[in-house]
Formats: sequence, structure tokens, C-alpha cells
Amino acid sequence: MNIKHITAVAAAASFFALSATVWAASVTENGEVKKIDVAASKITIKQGPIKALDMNDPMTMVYRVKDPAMLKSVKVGDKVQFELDQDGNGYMVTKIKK
Ligand SMILES: [Cu+2]
Repeated sequence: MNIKHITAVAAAASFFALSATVWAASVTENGEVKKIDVAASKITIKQGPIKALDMNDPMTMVYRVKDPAMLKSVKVGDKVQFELDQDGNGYMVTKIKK
């Protein structure tokens, strides 16, 4: 690998880091908890449309959560308000409250 090649790789890496930052979206939505999976750090939420994230219909989604401890503050059947972030790996719930 010569110097030019290394520079190109570094430039590509910073380009992707930048576009990931620009792409990241955060929205606050309401929904109902349908399932909680602490072991997998996932929560299933029934929600209305989230047009900002191209979800144009009501749907039930399985989301990763930022911290599994968040799952102890809610239970199945709770009406919740949650914050969703989008990153290169998909969606993640970063905050949740009743
Ligand atoms: Cu969806």
C-alpha cells in the first residue's frame, strides 16, 4: 500500500463518518410496549406512523435499546414516549418513559 492509497482510505473513512453524522435522525414518538427482551436488549413497540423515518403506516417494530437497564422502567402494556435514533445499523431506542 503506497501513500496515495493510504490517503484515499483515510478520506473515505472520514467521508463515511461525516455522512453517518448527517444522516442520524432522532425523533420522539408515542407507542405501546408489546414485548420486552432484556437478554437481547430489544423492545417491541406498537406505534403510529413515523414519517420522518419513512414509516408511513402504523406498525409494530422491534427496536434495539441503548441500555438494557431502560427496559426495567417499563412493562408490557405501558403507553410510552420514546426517542429513536437512526444510525448505520438501523434504529435504536435511546430514551423511554411512561
Ligand atoms: Cu417500522
